[in-house]
Amino acid sequence: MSQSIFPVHWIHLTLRGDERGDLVVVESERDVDFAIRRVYFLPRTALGVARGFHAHKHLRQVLIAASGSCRILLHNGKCAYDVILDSPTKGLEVNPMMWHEMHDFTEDCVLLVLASDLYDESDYIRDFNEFLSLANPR
Ligand code: T46
Repeated sequence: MSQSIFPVHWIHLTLRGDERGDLVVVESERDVDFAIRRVYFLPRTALGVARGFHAHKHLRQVLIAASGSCRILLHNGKCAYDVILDSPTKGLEVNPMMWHEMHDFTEDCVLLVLASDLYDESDYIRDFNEFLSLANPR
């Protein structure tokens, strides 16, 4: 599969606010097309550390660099694609069966994640070979 048709789904958020500063809104089932049931954020990832390295079976998520930046490596079972999160107005949809890794966190990165469901460890596929088998059934 060529990188140009890798299915990357962006959500474009509007920068609101005024002379006092910026304000970005994300509304459940409006800006994101699922009901947000959980919000979590990664505020202080140590330099050089990479996180993620899993896919979800059912969970839908939107990732936003609320400050700073990081690189997200996506793998759909066929090929990999890198995207940069570097703006609080850019939301990256990470849908089920999309392997994702987070790399190159800047010191000031706060990665905000909006999720369609509560935390459930049984929804994770943390083994890449298992992910490849499930994504490419014979
Ligand atoms: C994801 C990426 C973007 C909880 O207890 N509740 C939670 O809601 C979450 C997200 C995690 N945890 C626990 C599970 C682990 O013991 O926190 C610990 C660290 O989680 P994990 O190693 O999965 O963290 P990351 O940064 O590798 O991945 C996280 C999310 O877990 C994951 O769903 O898509 O961020």
